[in-house]
Amino acid sequence: MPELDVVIVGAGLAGLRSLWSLRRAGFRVQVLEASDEIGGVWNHNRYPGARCDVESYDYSYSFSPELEQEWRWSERYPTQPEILRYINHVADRFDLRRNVTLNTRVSEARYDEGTCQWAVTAEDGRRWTARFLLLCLGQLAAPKLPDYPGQADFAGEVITSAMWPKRPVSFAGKRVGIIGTGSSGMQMTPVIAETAAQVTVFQRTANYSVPAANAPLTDDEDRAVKADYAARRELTRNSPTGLGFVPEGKRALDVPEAERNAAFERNYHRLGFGFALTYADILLDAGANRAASDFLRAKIAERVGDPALAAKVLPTTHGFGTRRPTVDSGYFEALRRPNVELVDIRATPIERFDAQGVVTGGQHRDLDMVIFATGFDAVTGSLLKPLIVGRGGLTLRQKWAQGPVTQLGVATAGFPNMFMVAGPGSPSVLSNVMVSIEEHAEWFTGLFSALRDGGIAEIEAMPEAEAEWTAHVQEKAAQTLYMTADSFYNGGEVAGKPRVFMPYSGGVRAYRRKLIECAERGYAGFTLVAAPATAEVGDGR
Ligand code: N01
Repeated sequence: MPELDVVIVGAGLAGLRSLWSLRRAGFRVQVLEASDEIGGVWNHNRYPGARCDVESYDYSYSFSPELEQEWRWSERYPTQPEILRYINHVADRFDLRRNVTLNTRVSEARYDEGTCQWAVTAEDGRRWTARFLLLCLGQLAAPKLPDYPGQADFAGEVITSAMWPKRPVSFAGKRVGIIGTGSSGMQMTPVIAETAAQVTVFQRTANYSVPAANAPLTDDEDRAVKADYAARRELTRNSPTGLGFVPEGKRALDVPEAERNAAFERNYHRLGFGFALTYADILLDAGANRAASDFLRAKIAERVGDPALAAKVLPTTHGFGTRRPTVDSGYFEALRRPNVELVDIRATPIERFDAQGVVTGGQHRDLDMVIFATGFDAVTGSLLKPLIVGRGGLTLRQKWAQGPVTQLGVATAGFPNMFMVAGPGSPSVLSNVMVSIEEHAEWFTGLFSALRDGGIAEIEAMPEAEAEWTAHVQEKAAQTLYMTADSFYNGGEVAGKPRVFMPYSGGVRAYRRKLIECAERGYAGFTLVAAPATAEVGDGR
């Protein structure tokens, strides 16, 4: 019998939530975490201005009504320090730390077909065995860094947004270069510009952004949410992306222009990310998308004021939402500051770095600090970092060489007893990931309990079922505009990565129905093998 029932890799929001429900169901669980702290991406992304663009009340666990009542969020959109405090509070409140081993980077996981168990090895050689391997490695957790000529010669400070140091970082009097204008770059720019001598923002692709409309949460608002938190949860779980916004039933272009613009205007000022759900067809129909894109371009032009600057920052390469839009707090206004300059590196590419700075379009720019806010090898990057070896020596990297293939976004054939939370083939990065995490954590708890009760030692996705699901994921994506742009949704922006749509775009509600149906049909699409006498799943209660 293995030492453990479940090894969870990663102590972020997914790993901790899974630990809570699996332990409660009586499983012997150990969470292995590479870092010296829990929190996952919220531990690593400590850059100034880091904030979630899902509302606090919805970006929080729903498993405990007591927790819901006692935690008091301070702002509509929570900052990184506040989320990290929340995660630590949850870990203490539910005594989760006793099953978390920190400073443990998993380098290899290998399936033993003889015993139907996983052997998980850390970089330093420590080893664990478990019936199930649950990967909670995050969707946006493997940072992607540029490789410009001379980059290593730069003598100033170099910081990566997703690996921000814990020590205080001062920008005072410094000339700071920020490379990347996704959520991270846009969030940090206004804050850094407040104290830096000079900020140069290097933009490769202009993107759409909606103002956060952030505000402190009043006691009245807090009371109102907590008076019926269950209703709010019900709404989020049943809204298309888990954000609580349900689009109007009408198609954007069926609505007279003035009425449509009035709806856009209303949502622009209050919904943040939910602007995308003003009409259900914004990401389905090119005309509807153009209307939303034009509206936002006009807003951006207004916010930056200067037409020359507007010409640089107005998105032209893609439609709104086809790449992840951002929710910002004062980004475009910050670009107007005298100490901020935006360099369009499509027009004048970064040619090279040297000890003093960078050269773009033949012009040398002196810098004291460079910040890479260049994004992630999304969705599959963190899953493919450790060497995962399944049946017959097949590695996950080999299996997914042409893109991820999954049964229902939870497992892949050839890797029995291995599951992943909010990974490819599930709503993942297209959803309020908290909703997706909780859905999976509960489903896996139900699954592992059923296997234990049924004396099953091995479960594996069927190749024909995963082929069907993966084709369905692609079909759903083909009904949208998502494949019209290269993005971290489809891997098109990472050199050498297969260009396939990775998350499931059918929405969290439809996805939940699929999971429920699979369970009700005795875990359809999976092969279950009964345990030999020596291989039963333990009960650690
Ligand atoms: O990363 P991104 P991010 N040279 O991939 C540019 C979540 N998140 O860390 O568009 C120069 O969006 C790249 O340019 P291009 C959220 O889901 C959430 O900002 O590829 N530039 C782009 O501008 C978010 O969407 C929150 O042409 C290079 C930028 O770097 C996701 O994480 C906060 C380059 C990367 O943008 C990722 O956000 C932060 C190169 N070689 C993050 N390579 C909130 O909850 C890339 N770029 C608010």
